Amino acid sequence: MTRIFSGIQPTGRKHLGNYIGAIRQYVAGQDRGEAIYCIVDLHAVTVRYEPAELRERVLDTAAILLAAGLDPDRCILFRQSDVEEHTYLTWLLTSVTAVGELDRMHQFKSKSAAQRELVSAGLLFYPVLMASDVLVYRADEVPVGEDQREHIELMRESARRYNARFVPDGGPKSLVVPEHRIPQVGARIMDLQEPTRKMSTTVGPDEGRVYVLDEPDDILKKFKRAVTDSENEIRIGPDKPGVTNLVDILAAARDTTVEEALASLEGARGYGDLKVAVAEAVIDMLAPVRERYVALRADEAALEAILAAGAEKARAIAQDTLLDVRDAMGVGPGRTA
Ligand code: AQP
Repeated sequence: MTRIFSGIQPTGRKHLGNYIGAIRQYVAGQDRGEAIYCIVDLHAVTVRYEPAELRERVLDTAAILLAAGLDPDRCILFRQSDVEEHTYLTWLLTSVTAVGELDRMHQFKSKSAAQRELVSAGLLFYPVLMASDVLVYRADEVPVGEDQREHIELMRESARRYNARFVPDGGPKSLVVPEHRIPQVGARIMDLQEPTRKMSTTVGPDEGRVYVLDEPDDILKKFKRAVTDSENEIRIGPDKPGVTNLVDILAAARDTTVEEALASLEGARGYGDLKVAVAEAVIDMLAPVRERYVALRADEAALEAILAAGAEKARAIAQDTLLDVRDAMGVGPGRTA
């Protein structure tokens, strides 16, 4: 059976890009294979953060994922820091990772430039931890948005190098080289105010991003103010980033192709109609998630119990991989069972 793994940051306020690019794929993954999802609180400490808030944001994120349709009986959902094998494998994989590769990462460059006080070593090592998150489960597929391409390439390279160096003849101690799975529509949702840049948690003002938990009125307002161009002609292409983004979102929200979304707009009278159509489709998609979220978030004990049960299942898989890797690398007493 295909094993699927993905991690998501505990920022709590997930946006439409996260929802379409990742969360919706997580839900679909439960029907396609063995799905393992983790809330990556250890990644969150690589930039400045508030300790008192981090635990809360993990629970917010867990509640959003469950509200979106993750079912603890059909997937493994857990908090990264509860499974220590991730960090142990990170250290072992640093031995097959070049500093130059980490230093060149697009995300490292942009996030380190945004740090005013301290550029942490954790920010540089972030992709090694991400590689370990996936490789420790020997996952076959990683559903994430287009922006994660570089990180996925690095984890594939880490697995290949580990295999070549420590398990040259192949065999059960090898690591799986995972595949990147990006959605067919909506792999890169753009900012509504600056449609040449991806919708992002940390860059730009709130007007440019729609949150999963936004009220319908706010969603409508944000789409009405979305930046388009002066033509009023509904057509997609690189010269029309704003309109292209809106049509993409419409297709993703209605779960159709871009061509079908365009065809449905044939009678539309310009951008005003387009904006309202997109807003309505997004409101319809997100309303049930927002409604379920409220009840789920209120029961913290239940959320913690789900995460703890998920961590136990995840640990059983991760421990087995780590014992193999330690053994192959000559670390520790050698595997006996
Ligand atoms: N604009 C996007 N379009 C499609 N997919 C996207 N993702 C992020 N932005 C877009 C995908 O969402 C998943 C979860 O990301 P995350 O929560 O782990 O990362 P994040 O860093 O909090 O989210 P952002 O918005 O990407 O934050 P910034 O821009 O501040 O770094 C990932 O699978 C990602 O591909």
